[in-house]
Parts: sequence; structure tokens; C-alpha cells
Amino acid sequence: MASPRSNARLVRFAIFALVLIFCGYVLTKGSSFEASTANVAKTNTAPAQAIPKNDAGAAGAAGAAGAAGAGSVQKSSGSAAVGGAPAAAAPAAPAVEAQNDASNPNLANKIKATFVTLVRNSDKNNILSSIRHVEDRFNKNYHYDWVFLNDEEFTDEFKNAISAVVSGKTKFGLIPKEHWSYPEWIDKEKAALAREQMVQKKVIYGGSESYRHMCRFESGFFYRHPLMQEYEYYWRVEPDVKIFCDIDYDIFKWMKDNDKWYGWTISLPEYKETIPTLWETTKKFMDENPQYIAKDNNLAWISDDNGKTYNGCHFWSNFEIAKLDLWRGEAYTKYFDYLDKAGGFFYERWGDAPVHSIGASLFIPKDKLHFFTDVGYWHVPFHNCPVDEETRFKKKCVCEPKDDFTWRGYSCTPKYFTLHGLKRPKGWENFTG
Ligand SMILES: Nc1nc2c(ncn2[C@@H]2O[C@H](COP(=O)(O)OP(=O)(O)O)[C@@H](O)[C@H]2O)c(=O)[nH]1
Ligand SMILES: [Mg+2]
Repeated sequence: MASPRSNARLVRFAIFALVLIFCGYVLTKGSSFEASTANVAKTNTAPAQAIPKNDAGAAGAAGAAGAAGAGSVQKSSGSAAVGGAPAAAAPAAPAVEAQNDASNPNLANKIKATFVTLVRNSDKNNILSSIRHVEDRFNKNYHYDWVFLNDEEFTDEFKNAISAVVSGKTKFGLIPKEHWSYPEWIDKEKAALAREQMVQKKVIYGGSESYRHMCRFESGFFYRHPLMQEYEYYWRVEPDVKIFCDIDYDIFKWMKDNDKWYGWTISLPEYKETIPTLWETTKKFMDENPQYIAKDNNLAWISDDNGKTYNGCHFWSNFEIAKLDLWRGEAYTKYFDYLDKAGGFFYERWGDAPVHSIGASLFIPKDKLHFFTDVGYWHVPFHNCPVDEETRFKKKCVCEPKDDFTWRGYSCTPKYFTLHGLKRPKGWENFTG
């Protein structure tokens, strides 16, 4: 039988053993925690991950804004004509810091490009949603600037909310009155009667005056705004659009390197009732100014009878990645002025989509146009979703190929592929119906 003394020794030994086991457990926990930290650090050294996501770093970033980022963010808001987000609303400080990091090739090789959005204060949440798509799929890695334009002053609430989600500089501009009003040669009574008739014919936006100012502005003025002057390329973004795929390359730089002047994702025919005299006016312009028509242009895409009539095909301009020189050049400047004098923006309802598309199809060689097969885009009611699985997987697209509009009967894109000698993606024929 064991003595009480040796029992006590046993108890002490057991306690000691337990303490040892506990210490071992704590040490093991420690080392596995260290291992996972090391993993995170490793992942973060990849260029695409090195930049903190704007919202993820918002709390810390806001504190750093005053020191690091406010200078350049304020630069964009300094001009009186321009307006801008106050420094307090600049949670993009780490991004701005990273912009100065010449060792990051994404940022060091950037070109002079910007997003541009025409928008009302009341569309704040709708445009925030679009911005998140563009930031998450592309701009979080590049921090391109974003210009916002409005026919009314942007509110501080709008500017602050927007500046919190854009990873580049935000710039807010007021549209000059003469770019959003009736020119003196327009007969307002005639314009009002035309609107009434279009309402009766149930033409979409047929009765809207602001829609007409919008279409005229997007056709001939957005690129003349002072805030746009420093840029060479732009990407137009509208409220409530979606980007479905990762854009894992600098899409602006790609446009420039490949000498592309107009990039698009969806094409379709225009409602004829909105443009009764657009083609007649265009033909008169072409007859009077043959020197502006590019050799090897894209006329065959917009006309099925060698220019006699317009088939209505147009690039859907709510998505555009383009070179500003296309619109700033003499040919398009003269063309827009000609159309503007003819009055069809008000007496009919000429849209910026057909006007841009005709310009891009006539004044530059067709090899400067580019259809994006790898972006994935939605604006109500049409989808561009890459139909080939390889692209969808590689670019991590979140869309259904059965929704894709590209190969449907109403789309003008199949004709474009044929005319441009482009290879159709694998399986396109399964998505025509
Ligand atoms: N500031 C401002 N923007 C407008 C106005 N009307 C339309 N827009 C913008 O112009 C673009 C086209 O308008 P939207 O309503 O999307 O037309 P839809 O795409 O043809 O149905 C979008 O970027 C809108 O935010 C307006 O009256 N004021
Ligand atoms: Mg829209």
C-alpha cells in the first residue's frame, strides 16, 4: 500500500505533467498562427494584391488621408469651376500613396485616362453600384481617375459617398449652360410639338427634354469639359451597369498600345422613329466633306446598301472605352456641328449612340475599332457574357452565357465579326436564339 507521502508526490507530478502539456499546446497554437500570417504576407506581395482595397482599408486610410493623400485629392477639388470632394472624404489615401510607387508596374505604366460619368445627385446609389463593379474587376489595381459631370451642382453628400469608393482621384464638374440648353437656332415650339408626337407614338423617352439635352451633351460636349482636357482615353460608365469578368490587364494602356480608338461590348439597331432624318443629314455632310471619310472605314457595317440607307446598327454607347482625339478631331467636330445645326437632337430624338457610331464608322479606319470579348457587361436589358467557357473561367466571369446578346438575331455584332474577319468564339452557334 502506498504511503500518504508518496501519494502527495504523485499528485505534484501529475500537476507538473498537466502544466507541461498545456505549455506545449500554447506553443503549438503560436506556431500555426505565425504560419498563416506568413502566408497572407506572401500573397500580398503580388502586384494585384499589394494595394489595399479602398473599403477594406477605409478606417485606417481615413486617418492617414490628411498626411499622405489629401494633397493630390485636394488638387482635383481645388479649382472653383471643378468642385470636388473635401479632404475629409478622402479614404483613398493608401491608394494615392501607392500611385507614387514607381516600383508597382501597374501604376508606373499608366496612361492619361479616366472614367467619365454623367449623373444626377439622385442616382448616387445606382452609380455607386456601377463603381463597385468597375473597381472590383479592374480599377482597384490601377487607380485611374474618375470624372463626374452634372447639369446641376453635385452635393457634398454625393461627392463624399463617391470619393469613398473610387480608388483613383475623383473630379466633379458642372456642365456649362451652353452645353445643356437650346442653341439659339432651335425653334422651341417645333421641338415641343415633335415631343408630343413622339409621346403619342410611344417612343421611349419621346417626351423628355432632359434626355435630349443628355444625348446632345454626350454626342458633342462631354469631351470638351475642362476636366477632360488632360486625358487621352476615357471609359464611360453609367449608373446600374455591371462588369462580369476580371480585367487583369491595363485596358486603357492596351487600347493605346494597340492603336485602338473605340472599344465596345454590345451593338444593336436604333429605333428608326428617333432618327428619321439622321442619315439624310449625314449623307449631305459626307457629300460636302468627302475629305473626312477614312479609307477602309466601317461604313459597310452601318449600311447594307453602300451608304444609301442606314441600317440603324450602333455601338451601345453606355459602355465606351475610346480615344478622345476621335471626337476632338476636325472630322467629328465638323460633323457634330453640322448635326447640331440641323436640329435633330431636339426635333427628333437623335441618340449619342448612333451619332458616335456613325462618327467612329466613317472617320477612322475600321481596324481602330475593337469589340471586347473578355469584359462581360450588363446595362438593362442586354448582357454581354462571353459564351466560351475558357474565357469565362480564366477571367472569373459571373454571368450566364444563355443571357448573352452578342449572337442573337437582333444583335449587329455577328455582321461586325464577318466584316472584320474575326473568329467567332467556340460554341457561338448555341447562343443565337
Ligand atoms: N446629370 C444628368 N445626367 C443625366 C440626365 N439624364 C440622364 N443622365 C445620365 O445620362 C446617361 C444616360 O441616361 P440613362 O437614363 O441611363 O439613359 P438610357 O441608358 O438611355 O436609359 C446616364 O449616365 C445618366 O446618369 C440628367 O438630366 N442629368
Ligand atoms: Mg443608362
